Amino acid sequence: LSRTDELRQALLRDEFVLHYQPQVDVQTGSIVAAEALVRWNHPGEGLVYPGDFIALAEETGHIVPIGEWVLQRACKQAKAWQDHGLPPIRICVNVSARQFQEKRLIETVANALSESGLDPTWLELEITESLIMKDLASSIARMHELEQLGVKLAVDDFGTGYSSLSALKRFPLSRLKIDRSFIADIPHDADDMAITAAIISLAQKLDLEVIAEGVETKEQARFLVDSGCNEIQGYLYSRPVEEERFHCMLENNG
Ligand code: G
Ligand code: G
Ligand code: MN
Ligand code: NA
Repeated sequence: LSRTDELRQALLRDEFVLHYQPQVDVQTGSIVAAEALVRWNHPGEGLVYPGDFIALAEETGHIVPIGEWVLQRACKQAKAWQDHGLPPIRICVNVSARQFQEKRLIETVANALSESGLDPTWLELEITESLIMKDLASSIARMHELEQLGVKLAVDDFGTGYSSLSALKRFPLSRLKIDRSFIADIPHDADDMAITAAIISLAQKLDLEVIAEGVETKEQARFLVDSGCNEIQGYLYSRPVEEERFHCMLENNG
């Protein structure tokens, strides 16, 4: 079987799973969101990570039905946690280029919301900065369509995609996610620290929330807090974990 054939069968065979990585409010230390990250539970190879199949899924178009599954699953999970009496959190879902451009994205998101019963304000879609900048006019139109559904929008991998500041102002955005390449060498790289602090201050001035991803050390967290960053995500707090494990983390969420 070719990889493409395997990918086609994977959905039918229910081989995808979601892991969840917490996003933490730096002021309270509480989990305020979960990023849903897809994995492929391959029958012969074990757990396959997105780096090894998302690009192919993009090429072949399988990313569209996979993305629909991810959206449905993530929304249902978030609603299930809420129904369980756990403190409500945002659920963050990555949207790839092909999905973002696909006409039926709006319908897919609307269906995932109505079928799960999740209030739209709890769903945040992550779109990479480079994708948004590829075709600015159509991206802005698409973002407005999504905004109409009541969902939130975050720019993923921010700082790597050359957004013009004037363009940023025209996006109906909630949040910037500072790319982890800027965080990795803090506190040793003065340039990265300057860039990170500048992004945080830009976000504050544009009235956007800001989160740093790839936070692995206490020093990095300290620098981000001192620079005014709202939230952090990274191995320092937790790796992406299975649903059961995330559920336990939410139960202990102070
Ligand atoms: O989890 P890591 O877990 O290895 O994810 C690697 C990359 O795969 C990240 O850039 C992430 O944005 C992307 N990714 C993870 N889950 C999904 C998904 O459900 N859909 C899309 N399009 N990309 C995803
Ligand atoms: O932005 P993207 O969607 O690419 O981000 C999710 C990816 O980042 C996933 O692959 C996840 O496993 C990875 N990730 C999350 N936290 C950390 C971290 O602290 N360090 C590193 N190196 N990767 C991380
Ligand atoms: Mn992401
Ligand atoms: Na990212």
